[in-house]
Amino acid sequence: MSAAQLALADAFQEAFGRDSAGIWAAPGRVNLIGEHTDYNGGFVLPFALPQTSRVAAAPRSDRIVHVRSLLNGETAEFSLDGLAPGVVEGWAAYAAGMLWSLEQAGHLLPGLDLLIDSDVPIGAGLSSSAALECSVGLAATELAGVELSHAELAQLAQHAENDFVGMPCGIMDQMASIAAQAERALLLDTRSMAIEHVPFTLAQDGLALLVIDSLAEHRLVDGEYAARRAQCETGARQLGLESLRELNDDGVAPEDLAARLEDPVILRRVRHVLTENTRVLAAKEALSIGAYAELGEILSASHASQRDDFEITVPETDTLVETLMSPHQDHGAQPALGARQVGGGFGGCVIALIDADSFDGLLGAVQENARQRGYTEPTGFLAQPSAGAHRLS
Ligand code: GAF
Repeated sequence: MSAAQLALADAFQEAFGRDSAGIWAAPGRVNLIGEHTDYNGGFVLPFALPQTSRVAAAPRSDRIVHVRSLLNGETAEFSLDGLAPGVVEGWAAYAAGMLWSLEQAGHLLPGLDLLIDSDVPIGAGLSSSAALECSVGLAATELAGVELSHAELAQLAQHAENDFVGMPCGIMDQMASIAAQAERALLLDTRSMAIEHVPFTLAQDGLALLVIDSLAEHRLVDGEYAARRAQCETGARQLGLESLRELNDDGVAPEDLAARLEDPVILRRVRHVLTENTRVLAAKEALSIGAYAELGEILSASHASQRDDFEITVPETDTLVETLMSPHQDHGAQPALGARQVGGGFGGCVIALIDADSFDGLLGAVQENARQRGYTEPTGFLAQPSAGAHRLS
């Protein structure tokens, strides 16, 4: 056991007065590309981070669940009997919702003592909530002797988030957290649930993927995400389609949408989804052949589409992208090859494909720029494509 695992096992012993039966981990994710395509039956290309949610767990002989967080010291207690949306709220709803979703699907669980720790940045668009759901889901299924495929567990975690927490997310974050592999990006077709692990090792080409947290406010449970989803559904209905993905199947050109959609807002939303799906597949091809200049351009085009057509960026993330794409000789940094906001939108993180040697310089430049504009100073790290959810001990 690593020192961190030993510390979590010790903390479990202290909190519950007995040993945990094991420790499970599920990672946060970065979405390389494919934003707001997952609930439209489209394509996404995320990868998992080394930052994880970890849960030490042990079954109980009753149907009571204690879930304690090392992050805030709070404990939620509830019974699996009578568990329903609204019974548990706040951070613990993600854990409770996962257990509720498993039981709804007919998987009988024992009561559980759960101790949670996490180093996935919260509210940054890096899927701290999916990581929590998936780590709890993996622990609970293993302790109950329930065997589920990656897709089944991800879908139950999505059900928890949709119907227990009340966030109408797609399937990307949960699938990335469960099914990702180290040094690979995960191409997911969210309609068929087919996956492909795409080699993603930038270091050998002297490149890196920079993740910058704008620290701008980012809240998905407010109405904007749901509003975008509803607008996409309206667009599909007006076009007579089951999902906007069919536009890609039919090879519809973005220029031809205007003749078919009267409402300019719906037109912009639909155009983003159509062009973003095309960009995901192009990005996957570019990545596969090491065409990094092209990959960078595709990432930047995704940002422009999120800004102009989907309207989910904020001044802080737009400024970050502009700064990352500009020369900074004074900081000894090359401009990024491409940059975009990631996740649900309205703040959170920006990623940039960069020359590995430019990390310090680019981070310094965006921090200086943020200070000058009176924005919160962003933080940054280099992303390492990592393994999906697994048992640690
Ligand atoms: C959030 C959601 F949870 C995902 O399902 C996805 O829609 C994403 O926003 C936008 O691409 O992370």
